[in-house]
Amino acid sequence: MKKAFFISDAHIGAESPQRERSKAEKLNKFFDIVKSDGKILFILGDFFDFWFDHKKIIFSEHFPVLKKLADVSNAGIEIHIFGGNHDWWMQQNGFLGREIGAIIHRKPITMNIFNKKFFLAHGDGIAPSDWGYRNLLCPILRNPVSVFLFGLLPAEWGFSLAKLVSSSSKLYTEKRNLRFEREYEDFARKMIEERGIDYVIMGHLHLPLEKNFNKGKYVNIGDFYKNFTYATFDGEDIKIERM
Ligand SMILES: [Mn+2]
Repeated sequence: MKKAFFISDAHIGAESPQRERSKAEKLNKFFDIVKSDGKILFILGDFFDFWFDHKKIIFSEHFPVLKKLADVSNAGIEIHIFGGNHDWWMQQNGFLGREIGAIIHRKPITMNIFNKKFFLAHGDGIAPSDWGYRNLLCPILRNPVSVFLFGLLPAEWGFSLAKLVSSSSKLYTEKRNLRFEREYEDFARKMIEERGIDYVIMGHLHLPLEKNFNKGKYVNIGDFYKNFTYATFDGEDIKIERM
């Protein structure tokens, strides 16, 4: 049976050219597996270390993976891309929606996959104690006025500025995430026990984890730049795999 695939947090563009090349090779292998065994692909956020939809410009460091994504899409595989905290600024009428044919999500969704009920999210802002991110940082960075002003910057400047912010925030987030792990499990348990969800799938923490509850399962798919993990669902079970 054709499977559903889940990948996140590749942070494409964040590392040295050498590490980016080896990541790209692993990604190519992953996409080849998706092409042969997949029916639907979920990219659960922070796949790009930064994304912004300019009207006529794409960033050159994204080109290899965009080519591959187009390839997967042309093979008839449905692609869903979630905006994470690093690449939230993607839009349905932007490049990924228009040219790749992906379905863009900028918030969590619930969705039936092979007759099971899934809750899918990047995972940023889930922990109750992460209130500063939710209530201070997000409203500023995602404000339509900030987005509009950012779009007015020359693209190369905007990109450099975003990369600067992104590299400092990634280190900060990774340290903090270790404390949040428990709160994510609590969140997942509530979704499963109180809202009848079968599978809660998130990324963001860069910590691969499978946790079974009485009636469902929480999977954190890890990341694709350090752990090189992803998840598959064949209608029976969901599991973490390693590239
Ligand atoms: Mn993230």
